[in-house]
Amino acid sequence: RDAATETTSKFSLEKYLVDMKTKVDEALEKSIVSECPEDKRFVEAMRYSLLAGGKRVRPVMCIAACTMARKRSGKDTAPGFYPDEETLKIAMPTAIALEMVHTMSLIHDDLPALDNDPLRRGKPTCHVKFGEDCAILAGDALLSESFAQIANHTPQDKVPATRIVEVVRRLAECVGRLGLAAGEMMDLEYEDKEATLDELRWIHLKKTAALLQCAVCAGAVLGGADLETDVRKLEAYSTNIGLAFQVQDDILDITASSEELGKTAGKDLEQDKTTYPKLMGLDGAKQVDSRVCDLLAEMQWSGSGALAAHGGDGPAVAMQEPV
Ligand code: GRG
Repeated sequence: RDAATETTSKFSLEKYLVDMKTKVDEALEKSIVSECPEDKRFVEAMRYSLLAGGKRVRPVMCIAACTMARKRSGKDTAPGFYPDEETLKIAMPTAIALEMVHTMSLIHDDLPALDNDPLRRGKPTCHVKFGEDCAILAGDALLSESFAQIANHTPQDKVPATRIVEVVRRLAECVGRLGLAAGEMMDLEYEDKEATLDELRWIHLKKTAALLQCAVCAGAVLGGADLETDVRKLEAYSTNIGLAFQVQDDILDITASSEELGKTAGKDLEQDKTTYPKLMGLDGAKQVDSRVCDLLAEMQWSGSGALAAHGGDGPAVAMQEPV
């Protein structure tokens, strides 16, 4: 524990996030390029949304989980929490795919038929800038491009094909009938009626937690983690991260300024879709958020025999049901 505590105390999460985001941004920049004059506007629309400055939370979580699994088995020998070059090569195609799926979901979420938002990250949304037809197709193309990224670029001499298929399976499941699309559909259905806490939790699980869970678990799968033990534990861990993430996002929608949010801020609780702040009030939502965060901290540092970045008694994940 002493060695692990010492390493973590020197570790700056803030710097790590910036460093990893930089790597992801570089890879995203190269991931989609125009191939002929005819596709120029279309590709521009995809690149506009993909490179518009998101936090890259999902790609970084994927890289971190892959790094953790590979360090545990001694395959990644870089010091501390940082990935070596081989880990980056293994995780990056999936990291990029995750950001493409996330971007697709934001483009479609902003459309007039759904949330009808004019601004995203402080800039005009894709349909405002390029037209609704182009935005719909740009989202569709990003979705299929994401699977092509994984299939074409994951190094097959380093990751068994069965594991690549497992990553594709997880991504496919978290987008469609059991994931993002289902969560968004249910979210829309509750625009005019109030959801119960259970229904709201279901919506959050599908529309937000599923992709975050996929990011962590896909990274671990690529890194060689045991599918029946470690990946199961990570499923519970990352689902809780996803739930806390959505509650925090809804709190920020009310408390942050327009400038901080890059979109219309100060949502009216009465007119908003059902959210934790709307159902439980702002303080109630903050309590839920901090309860999940406490649980995450407990899970992170508890128990042995779980995934540990440095072996021994380092950061670990204990089996726990999502809140
Ligand atoms: C078309 C198959 C298909 C699916 C799309 C529209 C849709 C279905 C889903 C929308 C889901 C959605 C917008 C969920 C919100 C998730 C969320 C908390 C987004 C904010 O994520 P951040 O904070 O954003 O990571 P940045 O801007 O940093 O990338």
